[in-house]
Amino acid sequence: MTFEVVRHQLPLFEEDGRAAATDDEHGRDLHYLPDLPEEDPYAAGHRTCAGCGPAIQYRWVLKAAGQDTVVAGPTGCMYVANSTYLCTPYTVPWAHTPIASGGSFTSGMAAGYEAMIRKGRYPGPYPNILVMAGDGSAADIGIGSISGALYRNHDALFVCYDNECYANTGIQTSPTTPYAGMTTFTPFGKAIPEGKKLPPKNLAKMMAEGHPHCYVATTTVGYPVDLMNKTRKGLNHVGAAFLHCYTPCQKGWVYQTSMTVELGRRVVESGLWPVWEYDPQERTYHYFHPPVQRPVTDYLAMQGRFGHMLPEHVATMQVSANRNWETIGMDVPKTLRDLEDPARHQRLHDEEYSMPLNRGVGA
Ligand SMILES: Cc1ncc(C[n+]2csc(CCOP(=O)(O)OP(=O)(O)O)c2C)c(N)n1
Ligand code: SF4
Ligand SMILES: [Mg+2]
Repeated sequence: MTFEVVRHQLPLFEEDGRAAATDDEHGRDLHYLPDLPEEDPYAAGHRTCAGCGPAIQYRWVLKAAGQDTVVAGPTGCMYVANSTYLCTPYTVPWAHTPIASGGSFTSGMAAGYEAMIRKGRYPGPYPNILVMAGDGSAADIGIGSISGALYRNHDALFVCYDNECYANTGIQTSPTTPYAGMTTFTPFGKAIPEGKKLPPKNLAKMMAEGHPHCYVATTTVGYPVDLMNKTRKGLNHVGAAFLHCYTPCQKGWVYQTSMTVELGRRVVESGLWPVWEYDPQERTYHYFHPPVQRPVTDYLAMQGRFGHMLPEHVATMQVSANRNWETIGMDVPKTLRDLEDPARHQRLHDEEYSMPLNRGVGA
């Protein structure tokens, strides 16, 4: 006898609720937090750094997913800092996986639950199954296993929490570390004054283009309702879904602890992190158009990891941001186009500072 596999449908949060009640002078809502669910499957009492972006993301993803959830966590900060022997902050089942195996482990969980429910060995409903892997895992060491799981279309949500470095082992460069981002493996110096020379890997677009039957989206910790709704959409989607979330790392990026959520907005407003959703039915991208367009320096200046940048590096960054504005269908204002000229950033060089905060401290 075969039993039916019954699936949850999680309702979406109001995008226009309390969070949109009051605007600042740019039209940005002043309240970052919506009315969150009471339940906290990722409870207080873990050991991540103060202001840790991945920890904020974990909390909101799990609030959105709710209590009937099982989680896999490949090796990284969010495994090491969250779990010591016999102790984790999870109030839902959670398992550590090797860093390369987040995708295959989660495929196994998904296939296992389906089979057990069909055979009547598990009463159901089918739980929310998710893996939250760092960028080192999802974009580099474990990308093969995640791509395999997406391709086979297992019913699970694959999240990359992207702190743009291998944080846990001491802030080494990863494929998503931005151009000029200083890490312990990309120090700046006379030979390579920009620190990192390569642009970041476009992980989410790779996942969407390469697995067009999957729901794929990007988001940041600057937009909690968006993050939580995309979590729910990914879980509601029957089949594989991939969510790429920007999550600042306070220790590695060197910024003021309270600025994690603000960075999550500024990275979008400076054109460096397009927020979008890929609809597998229509096979189209839906791009978010932020109400403010800022120069990249509004973002870079908040972080010590960019403190060494010279005018030509800042100009290169502005060129990529302007390309992103075009990709998402927004006009590039003349003020931002002009900033593609290194001469416009000469002041940073002449005054011998570029970053008002933590100049030269770095990772
Ligand atoms: C195959 C393998 N190589 C290297 C390591 C060492 N290692 C443990 S955590 C980690 C960093 C992972 O980076 P990321 O996935 O970005 O997570 P984060 O630490 O940034 O949260 C590394 C390299 C490992 N555990 N397994
Ligand atoms: S090193 Fe970064 S990612 Fe790791 S716990 Fe600290 S802030 Fe979070
Ligand atoms: Mg990382």
